[in-house]
Amino acid sequence: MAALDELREIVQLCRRADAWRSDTINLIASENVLSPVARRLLDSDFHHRYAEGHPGKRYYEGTRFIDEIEEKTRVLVGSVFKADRVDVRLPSGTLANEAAFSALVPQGATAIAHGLDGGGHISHARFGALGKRAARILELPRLPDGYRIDAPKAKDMIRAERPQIVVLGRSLFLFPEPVREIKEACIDVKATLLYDASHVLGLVAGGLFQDPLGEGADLFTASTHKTYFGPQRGMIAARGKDEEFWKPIDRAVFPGVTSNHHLFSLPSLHAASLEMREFGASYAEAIVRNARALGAALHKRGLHVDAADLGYTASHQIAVDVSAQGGGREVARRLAAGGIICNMNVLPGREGQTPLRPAGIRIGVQEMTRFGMGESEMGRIADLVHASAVDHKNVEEECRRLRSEFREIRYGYRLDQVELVPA
Ligand code: DSN
Repeated sequence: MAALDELREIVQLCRRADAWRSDTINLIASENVLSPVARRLLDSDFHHRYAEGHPGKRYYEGTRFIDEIEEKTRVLVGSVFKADRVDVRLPSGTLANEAAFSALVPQGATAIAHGLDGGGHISHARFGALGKRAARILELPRLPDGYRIDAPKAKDMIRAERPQIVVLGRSLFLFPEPVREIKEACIDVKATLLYDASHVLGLVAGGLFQDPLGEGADLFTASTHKTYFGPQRGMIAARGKDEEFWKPIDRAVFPGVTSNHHLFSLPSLHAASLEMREFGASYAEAIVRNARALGAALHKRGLHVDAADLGYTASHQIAVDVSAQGGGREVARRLAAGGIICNMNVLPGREGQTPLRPAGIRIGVQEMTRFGMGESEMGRIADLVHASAVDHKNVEEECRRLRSEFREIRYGYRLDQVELVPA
């Protein structure tokens, strides 16, 4: 194929992806959409540039404008999380973990974290970033509901095993972690308490779910694009820590895991953080209300939603056991064919499931909430999920119709507010 024809094909694929996504109901719990302003800001000369180190102390010349933006973003993010130590140079959440673990976890250490069965992220696992440093990774004990940490047992475990680090926060993340209680045991054995806030960062920014730094976590790591409004980046933050604690983290970010840090998306992160400051509280409340409403609506239609007796969730996610409908893999594919996008997921404590043949699906409502959907739309989504997952109906047309009513972002800035034109 001639180069230009191939290029036209790629352009078409991008257009089709844009059009298709604007017709679908996206329920992937780790994704979100940018506001028009945050999206437009991704396109600038910063795409072409380098800036290593810190503003004002760069190796390269030509960085004065990004220096100003980076410093303002660091300060803004600090104010959103009441954090006085902030690094916004991470290109992703996994790299934030990579940097934090390399600074805080000695080679051969013992770590305690959530296993994959408990909803832990792969970067907290033996074969991920944590496993590169820790020789032993023990799993946090959970209550019979499978989701909440058994805090007394976890404290006993920490005191007995004397880990160098305890990692809280997860990818299947329904309820707050008992940070205060875990911290007591961490103090006794001088373990660092790290909280991976990736999934719930926007809820924390909006003053909901929990305040990991206020409750005692030594630091949090996060990606910036799940419940937070940002482009795909990462961050690390701490409160009240001295230079001795922070310096190794700073060195681990640069030159440890980054050289240049993808400058082009930093202005977008700044816009997203302003949006969080302005809309975060009402957005977070709407998310949790919607997630609970969707849990209840699916439960009412006969689907097995986990944690029903706990109100289904306190976050943006719900977990649905679809073993009776053919398992997570089959159901996620069936839903996607009808325009409802979510992912298959291992659920706690299910016998016989494997990561590739899991019992459940994980659903997140943060993106549809950002488009302004509310509790009544959660009922309509539950009808579509039921029709597709249980009755094997093709729901593509109804899905498109519902989505067409919610195309504008409700929580975020418009281009005309800052006199920007589309790229
Ligand atoms: N794997 C992502 C998630 O979906 O939770 C996080 O990196």
